[in-house]
Amino acid sequence: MLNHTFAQADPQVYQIMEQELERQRSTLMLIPSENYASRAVMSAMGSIFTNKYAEGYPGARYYNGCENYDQLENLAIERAKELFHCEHVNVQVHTGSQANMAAYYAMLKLGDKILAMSVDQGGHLTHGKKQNFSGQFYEPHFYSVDPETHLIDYDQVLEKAKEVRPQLIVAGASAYPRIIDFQIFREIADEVGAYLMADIAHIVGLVAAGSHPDPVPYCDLVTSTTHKTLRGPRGAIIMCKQEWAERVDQGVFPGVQAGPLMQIVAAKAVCFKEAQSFGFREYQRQIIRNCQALGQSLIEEGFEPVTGGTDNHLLLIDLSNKNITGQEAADLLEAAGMVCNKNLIPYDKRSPTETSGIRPGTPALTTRGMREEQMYQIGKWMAEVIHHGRDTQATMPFDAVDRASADGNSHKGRGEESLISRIRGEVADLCAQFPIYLDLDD
Ligand code: DSN
Repeated sequence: MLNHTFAQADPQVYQIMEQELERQRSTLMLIPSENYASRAVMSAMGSIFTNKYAEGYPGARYYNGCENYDQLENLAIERAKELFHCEHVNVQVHTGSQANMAAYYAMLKLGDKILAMSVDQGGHLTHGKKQNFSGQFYEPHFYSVDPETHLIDYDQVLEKAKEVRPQLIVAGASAYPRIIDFQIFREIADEVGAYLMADIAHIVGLVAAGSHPDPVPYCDLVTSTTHKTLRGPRGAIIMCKQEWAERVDQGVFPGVQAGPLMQIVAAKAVCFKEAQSFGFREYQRQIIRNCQALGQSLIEEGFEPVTGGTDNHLLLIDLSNKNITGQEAADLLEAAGMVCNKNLIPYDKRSPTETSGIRPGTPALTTRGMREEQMYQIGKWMAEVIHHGRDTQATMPFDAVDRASADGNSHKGRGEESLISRIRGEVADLCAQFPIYLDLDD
């Protein structure tokens, strides 16, 4: 049993993985928080490091037999410190949400005030949403983007901070397409005596590569995931000033976590090394160029990106002038092989389950090697599908589109060719020109 291959041990799960491999190979991953991890990162994630408990920190574990884990975690820490030029980093934290939870736990008392951007303006659940722990255990207050420009209004942030006197200000977002000025946030935090935390889960790769201003010099704490633009394993880190190192480490363990996932720590070490390469810096610059090309293509087709465009890896497309919800648009795009997510736009009149926006991004497609030319074409396909896809869906339901694709006959529907199935075929052809994971199914 111990030496059976995955396919031998569990053919059912293996088959689902093969289906997923085919889906990833033949569709366009346009969700800006997703990416393709390298073989090295995935090998580390699936390695024997999964077999061991290592509660505690290097040199001070609660389990015996941890000498290799100490070496591994120290290596991951050193690489992260070198990459981000930070004084201290915790590499054990499991996820972005848990990173924020541990950071709050380290710095705040129950009921303390947090000032952050709300989810409906581009923030994250853990920035004080009332259904989330952050809105239950702390007192959340929110700053907004400008109603006209949809840019962060730093004057309003200052005004709000003076009114609320928060213990902690959060700078960072999940759906903000522009540069965030961490220096101004620092000045605001200093003015009201608050800690400043940046949540850079989305832009971390850009920050590591110098393609977005660095929050580390300005913030008490910086939290991030490792699987988005950083292209590592599904996980997170917390960076902080040395002053807060002990509080942060205690906040993670024993604060909100017990045993670390050491196989993920191994994969984080691998991704930090990958992120130090020249190729990674060029990759991050290309992500931005690609996103701007996608935006340009959509603007030419009459779409309105929130803030007029992008400085980073994502676009927030306002569909409120298109008579279609974000959910409907994302469903049509998926049928045509372009996998996007619906997203609220600032001051959205629709509910979070419908939304008036979609949030396409370019980290994954850039990993595939696609460039501006391909992004431009994808923008044209997206426009065609959103503008006309519903008309053709009436004559060709989703299951027929699926059958056409499954037959390998994706260019043709039954009888008259549907727009969705034609584009689905063109997308599949493009994907074949930029293959991924060639030998995964060995
Ligand atoms: N779920 C992530 C995203 O898609 O932005 C944030 O946690």
